[in-house]
Amino acid sequence: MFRLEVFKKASLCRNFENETFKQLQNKNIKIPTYLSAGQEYIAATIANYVEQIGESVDIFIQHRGHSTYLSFGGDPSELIKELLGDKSGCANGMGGSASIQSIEKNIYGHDGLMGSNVTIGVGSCYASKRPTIIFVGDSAVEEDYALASIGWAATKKLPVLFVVEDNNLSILTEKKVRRSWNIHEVAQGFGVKSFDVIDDPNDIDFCLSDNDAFKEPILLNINTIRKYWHAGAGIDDPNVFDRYEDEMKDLGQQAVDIHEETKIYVRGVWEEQLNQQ
Ligand SMILES: Cc1ncc(C[n+]2csc(CCOP(=O)(O)OP(=O)(O)O)c2C)c(N)n1
Ligand SMILES: [Mg+2]
Repeated sequence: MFRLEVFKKASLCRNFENETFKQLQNKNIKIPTYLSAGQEYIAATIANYVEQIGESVDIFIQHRGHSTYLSFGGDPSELIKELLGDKSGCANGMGGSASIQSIEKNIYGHDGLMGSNVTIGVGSCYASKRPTIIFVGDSAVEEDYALASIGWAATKKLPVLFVVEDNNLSILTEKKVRRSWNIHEVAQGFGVKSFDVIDDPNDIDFCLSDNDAFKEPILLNINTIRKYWHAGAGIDDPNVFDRYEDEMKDLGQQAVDIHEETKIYVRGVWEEQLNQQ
């Protein structure tokens, strides 16, 4: 069942981030860490879609990328080692949370300059013509070079899927303070098929299947909620809507069981890596 399959991926992401939250509090992680809890349904649904259509894709992620890495099959142990600064981590212990990558899964890490992955991802797709997904924040997409790159993808009709993870925040500054325009309307102006949706798995999946993703550029602005602080282990508002909890409630006991099993699995992987340090 589609929603349960997406939930399995989301569960890996959520349990990973919850355990990482604890390790940050215990001071086992000593680097800036960008948790993606609350936003995991975006990557989980899109990764599930890509698996269903059987495409091999190139993926360009931003700093808040743990859920994307895990949903697209990145190795959790290598991510943990990266967070611990170990040389055998997924970015050789030098990238940290913000710049994770997976050569095996075609996931390109971020260099830390907001929006640069849009430009680099479009350039890569222009050269390769391979299906490409670019994950970008609602703030990073405001950068001039990011906007110009969306324009170039439109001009060259490149098979890029732009995914704007719209958590409404640039660190703590809300979108309404930063701009008067919407990215899906700007992209439409460029001639890119663009949609403004919520992070409901049915909505995201429908948008992708109904519009033949990877035949031409598409932009999805996906409204979501960041559960934890911009960086580090903290909670701004414990009462915000939680898509993961909502899905678990709706899906019932099967989902609760998946959640509990995944929690034990993630804890085990963490313990194994901590014991090896
Ligand atoms: C060009 C540039 N400007 C500013 C920063 C500092 N900075 C790091 S993360 C961030 C906010 C990014 O917000 P968004 O793209 O919405 O991603 P989110 O953190 O919400 O996931 C900023 C301003 C930067 N790294 N690069
Ligand atoms: Mg944001």
